[in-house]
Amino acid sequence: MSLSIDTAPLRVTENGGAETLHIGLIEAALGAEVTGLDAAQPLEAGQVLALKQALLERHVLVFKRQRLADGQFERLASYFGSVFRPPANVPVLGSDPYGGNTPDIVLVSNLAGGVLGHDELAAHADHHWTPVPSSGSLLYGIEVPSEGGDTTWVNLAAAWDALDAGTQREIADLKLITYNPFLRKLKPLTTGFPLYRTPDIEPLTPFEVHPLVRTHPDSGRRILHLGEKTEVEIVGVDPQYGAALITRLRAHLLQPRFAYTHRWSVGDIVYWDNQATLHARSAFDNGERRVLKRISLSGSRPY
Ligand SMILES: O=C(O)CCC(=O)C(=O)O
Ligand SMILES: [Fe+2]
Repeated sequence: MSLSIDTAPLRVTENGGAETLHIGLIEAALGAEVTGLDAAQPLEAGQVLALKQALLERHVLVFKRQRLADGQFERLASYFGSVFRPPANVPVLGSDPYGGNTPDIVLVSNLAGGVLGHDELAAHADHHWTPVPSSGSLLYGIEVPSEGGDTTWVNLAAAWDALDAGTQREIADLKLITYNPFLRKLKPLTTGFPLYRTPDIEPLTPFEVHPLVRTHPDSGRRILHLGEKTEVEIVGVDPQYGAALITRLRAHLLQPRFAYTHRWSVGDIVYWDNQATLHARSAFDNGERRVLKRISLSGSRPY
């Protein structure tokens, strides 16, 4: 099935013609808006295929005006894959500090029982540092602050495409270790969170080696797979060269021309591709309430 998200929106009739699925382009480097779909209900084949195609093209889908119980949210996610589960010795967001016991639905909130608080979050791909990272995540907005707490996604395929040919050649075959920030929290350094591991810093374990430039498993596009502030190391290169290259690539991918910033409304569900994007969040006033629920989907080993 093909889908073009431009002037002619895709239309799928459901509920005896009562509602029409519409997927509209968001005017930014990535993103599409989904309306006319009740995601609390079981989906039809045509709807799922249209959403998957739109995700492949636009990397981020924003479902508007949703109201889902937890079981319905889990069913929606399950059309796109199974829930991400980390290895027992790899702590991730929402797991107990040493790994394991990760809930299927993670409460992202500044209220008691939630994770990630109210501070700014640097741009990252969920579970990037695990052996088999997540294919995508869904975040459902239940309570949102009057200002701040916006989430920005970065199009890493566009960031790769925009690199000059010399840089593309230079980095195409490099291997990257992205160290687990949840492990770093358990082993803090007096110097804070490093942006690049140098030989004087003992490596965190376990770690995984992945390509710096990965291939999207569904589109075949090349992706500059690097987070904004995660502790990284390019394997087998001089540390000074590696650190300078990473700084340069980070400055490149953080350009606003690769980004879409989402201002949350209650009832938004955003489903994004962790294999093609980073996401960051702006800070918000801790006196306000922000409550979202997140499901991450399992993925495949990057290549
Ligand atoms: O709070 C947000 O907007 C994003 C949080 C986040 O990084 C996540 O849920 O994976
Ligand atoms: Fe995240």
